[in-house]
Amino acid sequence: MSRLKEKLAEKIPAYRERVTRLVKEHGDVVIDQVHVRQMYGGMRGLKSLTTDISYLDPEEGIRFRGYTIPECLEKMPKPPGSEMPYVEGHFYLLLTGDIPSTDDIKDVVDDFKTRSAVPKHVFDMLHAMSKDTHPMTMFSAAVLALQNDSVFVKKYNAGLSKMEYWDPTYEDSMNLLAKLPEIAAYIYRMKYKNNKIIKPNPDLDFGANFAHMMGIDHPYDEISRLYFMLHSDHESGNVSAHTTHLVGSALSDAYYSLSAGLNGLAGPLHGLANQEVLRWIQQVMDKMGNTLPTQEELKKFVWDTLKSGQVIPGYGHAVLRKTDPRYTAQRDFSIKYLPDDKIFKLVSMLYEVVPPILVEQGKAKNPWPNVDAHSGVIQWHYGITEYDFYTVMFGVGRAIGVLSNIIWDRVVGQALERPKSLTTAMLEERAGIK
Ligand code: CMX
Repeated sequence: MSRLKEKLAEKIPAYRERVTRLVKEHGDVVIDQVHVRQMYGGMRGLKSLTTDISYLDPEEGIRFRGYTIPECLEKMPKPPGSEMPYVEGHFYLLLTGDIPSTDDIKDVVDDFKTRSAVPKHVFDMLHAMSKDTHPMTMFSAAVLALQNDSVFVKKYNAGLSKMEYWDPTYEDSMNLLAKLPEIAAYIYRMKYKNNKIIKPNPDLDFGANFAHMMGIDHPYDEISRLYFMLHSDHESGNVSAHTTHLVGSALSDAYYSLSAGLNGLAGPLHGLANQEVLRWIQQVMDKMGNTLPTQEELKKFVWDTLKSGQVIPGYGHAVLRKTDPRYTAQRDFSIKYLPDDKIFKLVSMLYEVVPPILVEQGKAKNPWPNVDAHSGVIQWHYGITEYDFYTVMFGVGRAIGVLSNIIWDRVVGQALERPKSLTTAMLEERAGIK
């Protein structure tokens, strides 16, 4: 058994005991109330889910297993000579709650390598898809195409105790994660680089191997590690995490669950916002003849976007009420590595211009930028100008968090999700409307 799986198995009995006791002895404790507005308003703020992988504080931002982003960047082991921690180590942290040693990480790196071979039929399917298929559709379909290999399905069909569900879910999740960098890079090279595929390098870690297969030199390996880590998890109520959990609650395996979550990530109000930001920025640059606008010109552009009924992509958040620390981490990287990049300068100008305008407009509860406002600029700088691809990289990162979550869902036997619906007439009656 790998060190990671051993560690996980070690932690399971005590965690099960905690949850069983909580539900059995305190199951009637009231945590929240549901308001009519929440039933039509995306259940915003309703405390009705649980996860121990990450917690999102509205003011502070995300903590992964209790650690802030700066703490993760400081404490987590890094590949020799690197600034950014191993993606494999971040997965270890999310799954176990412990900061791994370098040996723990090496074990995960080696384990992923034994699982990373992508079956040929997946590539054949990608080639058979229409040339104008969005890369997110390709990515989600590729995940689904791997489903025939699900260990969970085989074990379940053979007869599996509920207590053991986590084990094949872990195996499926590991098998899937190990393949995602190659699948993502393959889609990119096939679609945008005349099908000039670069084979994986078995000597490299998750982030560096992705950079290698994308065909982009250092420091893109650093940004890959940072990017996958930042996008991994944002507690469990966001669309991609919740969808993965919801579909998984029907005992659909990790492949079905992740593919469903990725389809949610592909929405413009969620992960696709990172491509929308770059598309929008390009519109500004085109309008300005590829020169930087003045503050006044930019303000006008922002107001024009709002007046046409569109949102400012990359700004606002359902939970956060401050600048997203995932934005700040990417901004810090940009200040160091690409301070003179024209698009970075424009993104920085937007940081000054957009929040006061959103405040003046008075609609958005959070006028500050989220992760997607900054993701594209770094990718663009390193040559990935095909912004349709950005959400695929978000998806590779998000898989790390949502798969960790469904493994723990299985540990405590999280039930089939099935909230109750009421009709509008019932709500009117309850509200006393005659
Ligand atoms: N630009 C313009 N209007 C905005 C806005 C923005 N960036 N953010 C919110 N608003 C508007 C909403 O559309 C809503 O308007 P209506 O009352 O007319 O419907 C109003 O402000 C109140 O919305 P809210 O409570 O502040 O925000 P929500 O929780 O409903 O939505 C989000 C959150 C992210 C969907 C929204 O802020 C938005 O659309 N942002 C732009 C898209 C984006 O960046 N998405 C990425 C989020 C991060 C991620 O998941 O990847």
